[in-house]
Amino acid sequence: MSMHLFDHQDLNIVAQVPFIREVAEITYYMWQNGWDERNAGNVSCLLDEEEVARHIDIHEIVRTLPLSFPVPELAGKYLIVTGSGKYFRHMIAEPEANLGVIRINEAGSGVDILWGLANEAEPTSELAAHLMTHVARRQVDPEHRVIIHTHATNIIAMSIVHELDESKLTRTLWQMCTECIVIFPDGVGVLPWIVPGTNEIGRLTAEKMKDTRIVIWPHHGIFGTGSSIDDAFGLIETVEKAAGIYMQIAHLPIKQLITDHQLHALAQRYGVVPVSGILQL
Ligand code: 2HA
Ligand code: ZN
Repeated sequence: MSMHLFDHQDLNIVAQVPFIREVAEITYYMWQNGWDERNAGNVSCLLDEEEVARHIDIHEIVRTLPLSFPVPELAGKYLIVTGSGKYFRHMIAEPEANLGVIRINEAGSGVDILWGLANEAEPTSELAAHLMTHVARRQVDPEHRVIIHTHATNIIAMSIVHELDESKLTRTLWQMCTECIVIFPDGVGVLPWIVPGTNEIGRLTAEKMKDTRIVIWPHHGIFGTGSSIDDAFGLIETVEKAAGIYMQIAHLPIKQLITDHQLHALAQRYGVVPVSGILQL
């Protein structure tokens, strides 16, 4: 275990540090779901300084890494992140090798590694998408904290057989099960296919995230965001559930769907405002 951890934590860090346990557990669970084969997926959560300082020596910088995209908006912020190339399957057994606690430096031009990412590991290859999305979401939602990227199976399948038009895809998902419009009235954002791990996919993902908490990368997976792991993961599993139903019924004759008037009634009952331009009432 890390010498930068306070001594009493050394025995079982997953059991004793809530923010490490949360990320280790949700990533392992996503692997069990079959969504995160090999090194697929990545997670980052913004953390409070006091919360980090209770468990980790924040004055001890293990290493620093430059960022190829400055994020001055996040200067001084703490995050827990999954490591680049790391397997979700190993998160619980070897948290220190697979996860890291980092702080964005004062200029927003680099990261200080405070714990984890052992053996010269680096933060997720999608760090650009994560950090730029944290900036975008915090501008519209002060409660925002968590980003989860995963290769959810049915969402990838649906991105092959459904049009990639955002409004059409959102409407189809809403039509699959009653909870959808209530859980994601802001709809889903959809990017064109782009090479992953680039600043470009990061910039375009963050741009979409100004208006929605969910962005689909066709033939690749999904980004979900929220105020907590439960919130971000709950969004993803709801979209994935709807995509799974779509994949079961898309080739069958459709007898009925939830109508736009029914979707409107749902939104009214639950006090949500569906993104405009989708329901035809
Ligand atoms: O971390 O999922 O998008 C591996 C990936 C890249
Ligand atoms: Zn991916």
